Amino acid sequence: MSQTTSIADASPNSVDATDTRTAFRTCPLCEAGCGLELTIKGSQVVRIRGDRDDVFSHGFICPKGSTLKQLHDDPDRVRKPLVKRNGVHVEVEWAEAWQVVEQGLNGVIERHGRESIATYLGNPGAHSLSAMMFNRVLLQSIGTRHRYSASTVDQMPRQVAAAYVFGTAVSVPIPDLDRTDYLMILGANPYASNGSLCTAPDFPGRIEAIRARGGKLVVVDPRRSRTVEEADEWLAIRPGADALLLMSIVNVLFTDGLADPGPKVAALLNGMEELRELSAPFTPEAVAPATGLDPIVVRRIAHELAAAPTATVYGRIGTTTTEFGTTASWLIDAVNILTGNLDRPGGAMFTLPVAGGASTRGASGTGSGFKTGRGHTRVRNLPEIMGEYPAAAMAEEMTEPGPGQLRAMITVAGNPVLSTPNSTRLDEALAQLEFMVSVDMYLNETTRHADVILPPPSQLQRGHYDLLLLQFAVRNVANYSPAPLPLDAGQPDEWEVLATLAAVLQGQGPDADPAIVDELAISGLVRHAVSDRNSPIYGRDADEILTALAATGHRGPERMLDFMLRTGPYGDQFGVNPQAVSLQTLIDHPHGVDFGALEPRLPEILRTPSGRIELAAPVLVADVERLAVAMQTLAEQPLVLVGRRHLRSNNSWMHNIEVLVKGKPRCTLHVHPDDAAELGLVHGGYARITSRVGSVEAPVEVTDDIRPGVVSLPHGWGHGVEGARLRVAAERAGVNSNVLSDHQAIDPLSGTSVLNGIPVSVEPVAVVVSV
Ligand SMILES: Nc1nc2c(c(=O)[nH]1)N[C@H]1C(S)=C(S)[C@@H](COP(=O)(O)OP(=O)(O)OC[C@H]3O[C@@H](n4cnc5c(=O)[nH]c(N)nc54)[C@H](O)[C@@H]3O)O[C@H]1N2
Ligand SMILES: Nc1nc2c(c(=O)[nH]1)N[C@H]1C(S)=C(S)[C@@H](COP(=O)(O)OP(=O)(O)OC[C@H]3O[C@@H](n4cnc5c(=O)[nH]c(N)nc54)[C@H](O)[C@@H]3O)O[C@H]1N2
Ligand code: SF4
Ligand SMILES: [Mo]
Repeated sequence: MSQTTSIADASPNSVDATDTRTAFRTCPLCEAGCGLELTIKGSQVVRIRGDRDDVFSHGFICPKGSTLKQLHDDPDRVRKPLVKRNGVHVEVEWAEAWQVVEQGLNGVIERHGRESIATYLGNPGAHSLSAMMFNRVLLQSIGTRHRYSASTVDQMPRQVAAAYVFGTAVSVPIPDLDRTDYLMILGANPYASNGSLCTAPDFPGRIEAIRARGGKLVVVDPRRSRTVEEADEWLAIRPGADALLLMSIVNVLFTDGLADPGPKVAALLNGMEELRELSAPFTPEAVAPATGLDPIVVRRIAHELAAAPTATVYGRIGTTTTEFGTTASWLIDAVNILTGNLDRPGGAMFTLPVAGGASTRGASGTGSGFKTGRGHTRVRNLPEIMGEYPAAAMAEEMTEPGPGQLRAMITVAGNPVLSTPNSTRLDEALAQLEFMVSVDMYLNETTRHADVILPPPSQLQRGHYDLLLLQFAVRNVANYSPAPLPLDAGQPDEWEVLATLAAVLQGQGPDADPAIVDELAISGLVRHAVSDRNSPIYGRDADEILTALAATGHRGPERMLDFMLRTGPYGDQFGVNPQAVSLQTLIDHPHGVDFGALEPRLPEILRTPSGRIELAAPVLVADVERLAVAMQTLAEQPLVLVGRRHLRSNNSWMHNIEVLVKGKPRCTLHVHPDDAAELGLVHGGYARITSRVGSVEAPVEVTDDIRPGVVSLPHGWGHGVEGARLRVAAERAGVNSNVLSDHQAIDPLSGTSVLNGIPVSVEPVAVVVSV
C-alpha cells in the first residue's frame, strides 16, 4: 500500500541511528493518562519514565507505564497480518490479507446479509485515537445492528443513568478530587486501577492530599483493598447491595431533614418529592440484612456527607457490573444532589472537554433526551442501548439457528473470550463462525478464532490523544503526543487498517484506498458542522474549512482531532479566535495544556427534553420495585464471587510482559478464614469454584482482607490455550473467572453483565503431585 510507505518515510521522528532524543507520549494503558518521557536511541527506546513536566501527571507513573517498551519489543506481538490456514496462523503480506478479508466478508454478506456480521469493540480502542475516529466509520460501513463492546461488561450503567438524569451518556459527574473534603468510594480500587470515569493521574496522591488537608475517605468494598488500607473508614458491604445502601442514605437525608440541593440545583430539579416517597421503605435498618452494614454507621455516614463542607460520592466497577448497576449509578447522583454537592467545587462536577463531545454539542440546556430499544436481539429480545447490544448476548446470537443468525465477527482491540460472561459458551460460538477478522496485536484466546488478524502498529508508533477519557477528567486538560517511533516498513497505521476494512465492507475491493475513506469522513464532519445551527462554525463555507484543515498537513485521526479541537469549547473556530486552541497548540505544548479546575456547568450541560435534572426519570423509578425485592434475595445468598484488579495487570492482555507478571501467582482465590474453615480449604491448596454456568480450579489464599461469604478471583487470566501465541502468559496461565459469570445475569436497564456477586459453591480439590 503506497500511502502507508509514504507515511513511514515522512515521519518527523525518523532519525539518524546515532541520535539520542527525548519524546513525550501519554500512556494509553489505563484512564489515568500519565505523561511519559521516552529516551530513544536510533530506533530503540532505551528508557521510559514519568514526564515531570506533564501538566496533569507531574511525573507520576505506575509499573505498567514503562513497559510500553517491552510491549513494543515483545517478540509475540503480531507485526504482520496472520491468516489461518489448516487451523494454523501464518504470516502473509498485507495485500494478501486484504484479499482473504474481502472474500470472506463478501461471501458472508452474499449468503446471509449484512445483519449476519457482528462487531465487538474492546477497551484499548477507547484509548486509541485511530479507533475512536475510525471505528464509527467501520460500523457505518458494515450496516449491522449487531454491535457489541466492552461497555456492557463495564461502565454502561454509569452512562445510562447519566443520560436519564442529565441528558447525555457522557454527562457523568466527576468527583472533584482535588478540592473535596469528603470522598466516599463505592466499588473502586484506584490504588490498583488508577481510576476510571475519573481521569486523574496519581489518583492515590490526590487521595492522600484529601487526608492531608483534613478530609475523610470512606470506602465501600467487600474486600479490604489497597484503597481501603488508605481509608479512614471501611464499609465491608455484601456484593450487589450498593443501590440499597445508597437508597438508605437517600432515605436518611430526607427523613432527617438533610436533603438540600442548594438554590441553583433546586431550581433545576425535577422529581425530588417522588424520590422522597420512593426511598421511604429503604431505611438503613430495613436494608441491613442485604447490605450487611450496621444501620448506625450508615446513618452517621449520611449525616457526615450532608455536614461536610464539600463531599463527593464516586462508584465504579463494583457498582456498575452488578444487578443494579444503573440504579446504583443514579443513586450516587441522587446523594451528590441531595447533599448540595452537584456542580460545585469539591463536589461532583462536569468536565468541559477541550475536544468537545456530546455534552458540549447541540442546543445548550435542552436536548432530545435518551431512548433505548432501537432494535432488539433475536434470541433474548434484549433492547439496543447506546447503539449496541449486550455482550452477554453475543454467543447465543451466533449459535441459535434461524433467520438472522450471526455468521461473522469483527473484533477490534477486544478479548471477549476472557472478558465477557460465560466464556466457554462464547469460545465455542466463535469457533463455529463462517468468518472472523480481528484487528489486534496479539494471537490470543479470542483472536485464535480469527481467519485473519490485522495488526496495528505498536502503541509507540502511533499518535495519541485520549479523546474519550479526557471527557471525564478532574481538570480540563488537553494533551496530544505524536508517534515517538516511525512505522515499520509496509505497516499501515491503525486508522488505515480500520479505514481499509471499512472500504472493503463498502464494496471497494481489496485494493481500497484508506485515504479516500478519510477524505469522505472529514468532509462529512465539516459539512455537518457548517449546517448545524449550534456549531460555532455554522454557516461557514465547508470548503474553506476543509482547505484550512488540509493546509496543516495532518490526515486521518489527527486531522479529525484538529477539527474537533478547533470547534470545541476552547477552539480557534478557524480564524475567529486565532489565540485559541488547535492541534498545533498541543504540538507546541508537548507536556499538555491545562485549562484549569472544573467549573460549574449547570444549566448549560443539560440535554434533557425538560431542560431540568430528572432525579426521578420514569425508567429509573420503575426499577425501584426490583430493588425492594432484592432486600430479601440478597440477604439470602450464602456465597458469592467478586473480582479484583492488580496494579501490574491490565485486563487480559498485558500478561505477556515478563516484568509485570513475574513473582507470586496472582490468579488466586481469596477466601475469608471462617469460610475456609467451613469449606475445608487451606492456604496454598486448591479449590474448585462452581457457578450455574461453569467451574474452574484455582489456588487458595486465605485472608481476612475479604468479608465472610465472599470469595474473589481476578479476571483476565486463563491463558495457555491451544492456538494462541503468548509464550510468557502461558507460563502463568491462571484461570478465566468469566467461565463462572452467567450470561443470563444482567442489569436490565443497561444490558450490562453481573460480574460481581456471582453465586458460587467452593470445595477443596486434592492436587495430585506427580513424583
Ligand atoms: N492495574 C489495572 N488498572 C486498570 C485496569 C486493570 O485491569 N488493571 N483496568 C482498567 C479498566 S478497563 C477499568 S474499567 C478500571 C476499573 O477501575 P476500578 O473500578 O477501580 O476497578 P477494580 O480495581 O476492579 O475495583 C473494583 C472494586 O469493587 C469491589 N467490589 C466488587 N463487588 C462489589 C460490590 O458489589 N460493591 C462494592 N461496593 N464493591 C465491590 C472489588 O472488591 C474491587 O475492589 O480500571 C482500569 N485500570
Ligand atoms: N469478571 C470480570 N470481567 C471483566 C471485568 C471485571 O472486572 N471482572 N472488567 C471488564 C472491563 S472493565 C473491561 S474494560 C473489559 C475489557 O475487555 P476487552 O476489551 O474485551 O479485553 P482486553 O483485555 O482489554 O483486551 C484487549 C485486546 O486488545 C488488544 N489490543 C491492545 N492494544 C491494542 C490497540 O492499540 N489496538 C488494537 N487493535 N488492539 C489492541 C489486545 O491484544 C487484546 O486482545 O473486561 C471486562 N471483563
Ligand atoms: S497509571 Fe495508567 S496511564 Fe499511568 S502509567 Fe500506569 S498504566 Fe499508564
Ligand atoms: Mo473497563
